[in-house]
Amino acid sequence: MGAHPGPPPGAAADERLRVYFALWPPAEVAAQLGAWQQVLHAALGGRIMRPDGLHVTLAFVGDIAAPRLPELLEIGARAGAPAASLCLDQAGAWRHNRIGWAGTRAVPPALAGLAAALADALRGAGFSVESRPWVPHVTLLRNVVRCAPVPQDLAPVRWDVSGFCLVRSRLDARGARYERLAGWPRR
Ligand code: 2AM
Repeated sequence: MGAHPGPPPGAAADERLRVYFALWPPAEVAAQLGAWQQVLHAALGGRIMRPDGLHVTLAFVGDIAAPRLPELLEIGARAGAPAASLCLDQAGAWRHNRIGWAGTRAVPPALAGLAAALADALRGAGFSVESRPWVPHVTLLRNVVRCAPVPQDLAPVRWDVSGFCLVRSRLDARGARYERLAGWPRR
């Protein structure tokens, strides 16, 4: 997908957008993670994330001015999507942000490379990015009420990654709503 000039349709030039690059699962992966959500929710409580909003963040960009969007489209296009398969095979809860998550014991090097390439390109273009190491995870629950151990006999979920995307997050009274702005299919 090539860059296009100016802010996205419907965004004023002075508008700010909260955006991030992400892996978006196919429907069957989201459905399997729906089963994980039920198991984790029974153990941890909290709020179950909408199935159509489940994702792995590759690089969180944060608030940008709408006219900078073409730079992000260029960065996504340059990075390109590698072929990769992600096996979600562990789950847990983090105390610091009270999320229940799905993750992997084996981070595919191609995806770690993509996350690093995006972070480098973002930094190079003057965007502020996380300096912490990338820990791929899908947030399944928010505001968990317990950080108890979760059952570890969940059926592993295999996710053949078909590309990545740039997502806008809009906050409203019911939480975040995600809108995909652009996508880059696997090479
Ligand atoms: P989380 O699910 O672990 O909270 C949209 O908010 C996505 O960007 C979520 O996946 C969220 O991760 C991630 N995110 C939000 N704020 C972030 C930040 N400051 N640094 C890194 N990732 C962030």
